[in-house]
Amino acid sequence: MALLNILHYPDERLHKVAKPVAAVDERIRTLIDDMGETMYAARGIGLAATQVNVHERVVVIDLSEDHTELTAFVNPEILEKDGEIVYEEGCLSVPGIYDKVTRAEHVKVRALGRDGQPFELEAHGLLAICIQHEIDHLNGKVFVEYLSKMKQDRIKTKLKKQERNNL
Ligand code: GNR
Ligand code: NI
Repeated sequence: MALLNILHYPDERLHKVAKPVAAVDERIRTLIDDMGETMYAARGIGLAATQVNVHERVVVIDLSEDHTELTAFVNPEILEKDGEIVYEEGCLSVPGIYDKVTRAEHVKVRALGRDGQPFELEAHGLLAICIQHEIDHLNGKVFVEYLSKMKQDRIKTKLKKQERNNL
């Protein structure tokens, strides 16, 4: 297993659109496992491959406290969405920034699992939010893009300064 490097906003590679996975093979299973390890180490509840600079449609999510419910979503598709929920979101690619985003409260998603088999899942609340947040990453979208331009500019300045101080 390996820890992967997480890209930080405003890195332009976070805006690349990820390509569909042709087959869930050993390479993809290794990516899923490394993404899980990286997500747990960073204390996140989800991670998209885009965030580790792999531009393929792979997401991992685990909302459990004890890291026992790792779910991989390969080529995830939202089949249905409804309702509205506002939640204070954060992102491992936007460290230290939290702000309210409105999303669908319920989604029905189809994806391939780590075993390559298709599955469907109905999600509400935080799981629904997380699935939408991760699929946004695969489409090159970071949650701060839902905020005002002024907030986006302030976040960019703050994170660039942080990055500079970390060198
Ligand atoms: O760890 C995470 N927490 C979180 C909280 C509210 C809404 C979305 C998230 S996802 C985030 C991990 C992450 O950046 N995934 O892309
Ligand atoms: Ni994120």
